[in-house]
Amino acid sequence: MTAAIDRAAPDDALIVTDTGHFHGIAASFIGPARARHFEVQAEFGAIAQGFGMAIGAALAAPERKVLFLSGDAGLMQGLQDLDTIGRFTPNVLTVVYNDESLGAEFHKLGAKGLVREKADYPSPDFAAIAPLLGVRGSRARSIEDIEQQVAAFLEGGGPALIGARISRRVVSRQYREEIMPQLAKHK
Ligand SMILES: Cc1ncc(C[n+]2csc(CCOP(=O)(O)OP(=O)(O)O)c2C)c(N)n1
Ligand SMILES: [Mg+2]
Repeated sequence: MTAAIDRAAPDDALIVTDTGHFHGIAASFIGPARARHFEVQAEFGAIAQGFGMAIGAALAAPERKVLFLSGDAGLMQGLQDLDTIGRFTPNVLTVVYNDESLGAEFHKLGAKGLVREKADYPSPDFAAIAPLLGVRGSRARSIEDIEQQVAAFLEGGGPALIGARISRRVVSRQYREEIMPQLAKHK
């Protein structure tokens, strides 16, 4: 999915990810040519902080497209910022990596041998919420959907949001090789 977004994005697109399990996957599949135009919100690490970074980037460079990649919990944490996007930043496309979970916690609980399903929750239909806040919404269930919907944003303008369902079974390399083995030592 991230590779499809990367392929579809214009060369000068600004790409911002929020933090969460998903950002390890997102960061792995954004091509190296974008190094100067790609921000991972991980230093401070508060979920939903990426909204402010995406909005700031969009206002600073209104002639460029901003692709904001978020988890579903981060999206809920910063939902009021989607209203700001709806009002002020037509150049922002928000893509929600929706695993219906606080995925970072899901995978960490699992590594510790605890009940990882405690981190799950039935997240709302983001594509249905977005239009209430002035943001065009669509649902993606395949790579083809992603390609079409990113293209529609680039052609038709925005702001827009893609609610993409992803599987909890796909674990990022960062979690598989670093974070989960470390936690497993303290079971
Ligand atoms: C304000 C804040 N609260 C809690 C956390 C701990 N935390 C880090 S990632 C994460 C889950 C984020 O879930 P989501 O946005 O759905 O992304 P996912 O991990 O599922 O990919 C949480 C709760 C945090 N970093 N910041
Ligand atoms: Mg999630």
